[in-house]
Amino acid sequence: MKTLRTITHRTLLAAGLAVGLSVAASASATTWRGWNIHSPGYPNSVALKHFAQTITKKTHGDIQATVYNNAVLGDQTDAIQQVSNGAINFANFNMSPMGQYVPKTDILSLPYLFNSVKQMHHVMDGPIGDQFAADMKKKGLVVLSWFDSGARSFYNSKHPITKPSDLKGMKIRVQDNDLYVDMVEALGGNATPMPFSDVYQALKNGVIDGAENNYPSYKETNHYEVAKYYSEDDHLIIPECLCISKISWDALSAKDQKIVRQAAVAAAKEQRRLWAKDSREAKKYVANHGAKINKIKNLKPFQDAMKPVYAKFYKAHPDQKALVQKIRNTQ
Ligand code: BDP
Repeated sequence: MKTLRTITHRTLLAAGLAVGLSVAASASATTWRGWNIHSPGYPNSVALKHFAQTITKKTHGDIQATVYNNAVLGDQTDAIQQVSNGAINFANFNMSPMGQYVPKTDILSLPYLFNSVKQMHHVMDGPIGDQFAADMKKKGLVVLSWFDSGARSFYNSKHPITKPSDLKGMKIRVQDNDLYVDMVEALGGNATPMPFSDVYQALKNGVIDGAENNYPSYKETNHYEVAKYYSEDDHLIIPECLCISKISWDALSAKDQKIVRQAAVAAAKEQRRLWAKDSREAKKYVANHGAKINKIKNLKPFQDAMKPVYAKFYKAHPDQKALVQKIRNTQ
């Protein structure tokens, strides 16, 4: 497990590197640090790297932007706060932990909200996505573009899942959002929220029986080695954002804001293209390396099991019912 000492050490190391960079840059240059949870080569990492390089190039070095991979600047929940308070300048976040920080975005973590990735993009690229961005701006995060993150499914070390009762009693790691605890419990499992980087060891040591993610992350983390049953139930299609701290954004000239926004739009285009390719390849790769994949044909029992999750959510946020409907009506 990643200890606090490791995090602190890595954080200090990364901060030290950033200081070194700013010294190397011209005296008037601004140094930007970007947070990324993934390793180099992952679709998001490639797109983020190009985003940073474009900014540095197009501002003629006035902004020296660097991406720090593998969450060396802190775990995701932490990093959201750091971008909000300007300690980190930009980041690619999954919208799952965002719900705790910007409650109006929590709706995106409802299981089976979207019926396809395509539909999710239509929603996020339109006025509904703009509204989420406006809510996030109030919390200090300026959304520049939306990334893809495919669909998430359960995987575990015990057996294939074909019906909800197969999850009974299983300890499943989830991301940091209470809705996922409700989701796993509604299926009869026990949810364990923990940071992404701790999951491999926890699976290996049997602290947890399973987790849930998309194919590129299942492959990237080597989870397929220790939890080989991947059952496609596609319970969550969740977008990701490329955002910048409002503090950094407000400090830019109109000209530089345009450069940064254009670079972010290009990054999202590239990320989505790489994502589609990498998802297919990752699925093939894990299947060739021992993963046992099954597609769940009848999703209805899983969707029906989510009724209490929705009921609890509507009770807490009665105003969100109309938005769920609006999202579902967007094709
Ligand atoms: C990946 C997301 C990443 C999350 C991770 C997780 O890209 O942002 O932190 O899942 O499960 O797919 O924690």
